[in-house]
Amino acid sequence: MERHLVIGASGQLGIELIIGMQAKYGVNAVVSSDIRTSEDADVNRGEFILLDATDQKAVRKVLTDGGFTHVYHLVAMLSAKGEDNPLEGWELNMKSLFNVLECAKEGLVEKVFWPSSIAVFGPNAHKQATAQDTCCDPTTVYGVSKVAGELWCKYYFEHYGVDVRSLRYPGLIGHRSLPGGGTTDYAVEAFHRALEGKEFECYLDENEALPMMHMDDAIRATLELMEAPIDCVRVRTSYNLSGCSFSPFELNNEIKKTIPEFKTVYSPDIRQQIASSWPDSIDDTDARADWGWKAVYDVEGLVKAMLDALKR
Ligand code: AKB
Repeated sequence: MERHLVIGASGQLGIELIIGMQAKYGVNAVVSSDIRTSEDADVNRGEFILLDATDQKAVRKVLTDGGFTHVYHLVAMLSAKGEDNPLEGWELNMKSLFNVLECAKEGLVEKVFWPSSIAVFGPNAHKQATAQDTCCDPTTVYGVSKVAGELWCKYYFEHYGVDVRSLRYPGLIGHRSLPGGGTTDYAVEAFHRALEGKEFECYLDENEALPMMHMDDAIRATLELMEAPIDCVRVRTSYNLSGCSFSPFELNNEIKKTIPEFKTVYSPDIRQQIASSWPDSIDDTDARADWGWKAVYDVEGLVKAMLDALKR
């Protein structure tokens, strides 16, 4: 029987992944772990283990005792927070990854999922429809840790047969929690301000387009990749994944179709520099060809879904 462990379960992605997996595999097949408990009642229906992913012994014990077949290792310090704490970001992102990969190498789990990001790309990558194999020269610690992590995942697959799979997520947009420490997070905040009837102060330039994705698409992509037959998973660094793409100005206009009085003002800060080093849009041909990926949400669908869900 499959047993799934999510490490970093109380974060923005973890909460949604657990709920998606509970619906698909049953509440008892999904266990959450983090250094703090989740505030989400649905997540808390399942078993929770207190776990510091940087503690090698603790990770080994949980994976030895738990009988898990699948581990989703989501722990990371994101781009903006990583620039304020470069060494802590590097330490957290890399150490926790090695702890999981080493356990997988010893055969304690069958499959590992580890998220990468559009942050692997830097200023020299082509901005439009950025290709899978273009140059990855990120300017953030987060991006550097993701490029290094991708290469380590490939190394563990090729040298030790560890079945580790990965996606380069765009900015993820979901209603269940507020993200923290990222550069794409402005978009989630915009929805909350709009529904509170408040003006939104955006820290990016109005025309800074970024790749984005509705959380439902992100969760479906994750589970489809994890369920794909091993021979279909040809990319062993991390797959480019495309949802939709928009700028703060375009988001503002789309929200205004439902909430005409919504207004965004722009005060770019250091996060604008990070955003300007990233792609505007992503080419995910390999994900489509290898395991049949196709996004559902365009900008219009994403905005409608977010406003409806937050209103509820
Ligand atoms: C961030 O903005 O740092 C993240 C990401 C794109 O990986 N959302």
